[in-house]
Formats: sequence, C-alpha cells, structure tokens
Amino acid sequence: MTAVSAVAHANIALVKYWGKRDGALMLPATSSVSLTLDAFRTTTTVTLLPEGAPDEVELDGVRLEGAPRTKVVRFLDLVRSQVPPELAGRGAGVVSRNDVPTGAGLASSASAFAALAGAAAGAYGLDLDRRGLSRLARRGSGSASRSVFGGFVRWNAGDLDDPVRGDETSYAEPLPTAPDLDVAMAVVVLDAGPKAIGSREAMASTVATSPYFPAWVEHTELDAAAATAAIAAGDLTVLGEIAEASAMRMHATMLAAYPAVRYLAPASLEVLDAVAALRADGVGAWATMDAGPNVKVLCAARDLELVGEALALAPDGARRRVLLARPGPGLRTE
Ligand code: 2P0
Repeated sequence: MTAVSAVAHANIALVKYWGKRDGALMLPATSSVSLTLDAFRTTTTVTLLPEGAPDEVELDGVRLEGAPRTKVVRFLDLVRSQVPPELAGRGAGVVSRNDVPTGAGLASSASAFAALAGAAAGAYGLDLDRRGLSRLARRGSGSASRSVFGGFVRWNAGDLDDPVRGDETSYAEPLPTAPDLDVAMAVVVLDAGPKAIGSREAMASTVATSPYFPAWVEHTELDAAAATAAIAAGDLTVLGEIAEASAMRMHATMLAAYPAVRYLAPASLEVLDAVAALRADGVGAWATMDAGPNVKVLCAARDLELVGEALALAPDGARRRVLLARPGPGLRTE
C-alpha cells in the first residue's frame, strides 16, 4: 500500500488575490503576495486503494459526502490524469486534519489543497518540483499555490495572453527577503455570525458586476511589485501600508459588486480603529482582512505581544480572542 503524508500551513495575503481570469484553470486576474504562518496547519495522508475503488475523504474525523467530497475527487482526477494507467485506475483514501483552534473560523483551503497536492502527488508517483506542486495546488484553490512555500511568497498571475502558457507560468515562488525583516501576525478572531457567501462565488460575482474591478486589477499589479520590493529591502512600514491598502481596496471592490459582497462586520471596524490607534501611538501595526470578519495584523516580531494585548481589549471592556503567529515553513512530505 502506498501512503504519503504532507503538511502545509495557512498563508495570509498582503497583496490580495480577488478574481479569476480563467475559472477552469484557476488563473488569477492578478499576482498576489503573502506570508505563510506557523499556525493553522493541515496534515493530509493519501493512501492508494485498489483498482476501481471509490475515493474516500475524511476531514477532522468526519467522512465527506456531496460537494466537499466532489471538490477533492476532482482534484484527485487531475492528479490521476497525469500518471500511467495502472496507477490512474486506483482510488484514494484521503485523511486530513486541521490544527486550527476550534471555532476560530480559520480553516483554510490554502493549507488544505497545498497538503493534498503534496500527498496526492507523492502517493500517485507524480514527480513534481516545487513549482509544479504550486501549479498543481493552484488547481485546488488559488491561494494554495502560495502555501507550497514558507515565509514571504509571490504568486505570479502568469502569461495573460494565452491560457496554456498562463497555466505554465502561474505559480508561486519564495520572495527574496531582507534578513532583518522580522515580522509576525496577530489574528483577531471575531464572531462570524451568519455564514457569508463563499469566496469563490463572491470573487466571480465581483468580477462580473463590480465596476471597480478593472481598477482593482490595474492597481494590484503595482501593489504586488511594490510589496516585492519592500520585502527585499526589509521595509516593514512600506509593506504594512501596502498590505492594509490592498485589503481595503479589495473590500471596496467587492462592496461595489451587485449584490454587494460584505465581509466587514461592525466588530471588524472596531479592530481597524484599534490598529490605527496603535499606529498613532507609534507602534507599527497594519491590518488585513480576508473573506470573513476576522482581522489579521502585521507587525514587527518584537511588538507581537504588545499588539496582541492591545487588540484583545474591546471598547466595551470585553476580551477579544487573539492568536499570535509567526512566519512558517512551506509544504513538506513525511
Ligand atoms: C487571498 N482570498 O489572496 C484572498 C483574499 C480571500 C481574500 O484566496 O476560488 O480559497 O479556491 O481560488 O483561494 C480565498 O480564496 O479561492 C482567497 P479559490 P481561495 O488569500
């Protein structure tokens, strides 16, 4: 029996990916830049089953059925389409576990599909280098292409003129990073309330209906270049300012969709105020938000405890849940 396990970590985009130019090949409208974290890890084991056996998928001890299973089976089919027939005919047993604080609303398709790419490629004997693994992970979930690498990562939009060349050139790569750029991230976990629209659907709606989308695409390419330069130069202030601006522009672009896509919650805005107050006090802290109400705050590693403590205090005296994270490693197989 062939069984391969892989571990991948979540990443948080500093220059956001929001919108695809090709949904089938999972080609993004823009490049994006992220930080892989040490927290929020997915471990996935893929075991080859006998010829013709149906795929079995288990996530955190629960057997998946329906659409969530189908998403994994389609991904396995993509892997099987690239291997010899004697292997391609075999089903797979997939067992996946997320090390995410329960109820934090932080389970990530990025770590999930990066780990699945590593484990499935290993089990089916698909010999891919890291670039190939990043391209493969991209087909499961765009942001997963970035979790193949640790630290600061850039996912390139790739060749825009031709989908085949785009598929070959849209991969993530680790970014040259100034050795003294010592960053960390405080994740403020807020009550999600009723579940908002999923990010894939929300992206498609933004692309189709937001009049701001063309401006988002144009500006994001500039932000990705500027963030790449700031990471190489070790300029945390410039990087933080780009990151917060990119997140606000992404949310503005989706708020302009019809119907509006809104992940910002009242409590999110309170945290954004608290981050601005930290900056007014001379502490370097910059906020970013994804497809949910939680706020992630980039800061210098030496300020992490201070930032985490400041953000844990809500205006009404209640305590917010804050998770402290540092840069983490890329995909590895075991
Ligand atoms: C990102 N997000 O760059 C952006 C910012 C959320 C907001 O990538 O459709 O799960 O699977 O490619 O990667 C979340 O979307 O979407 C995401 P698909 P994905 O991190």
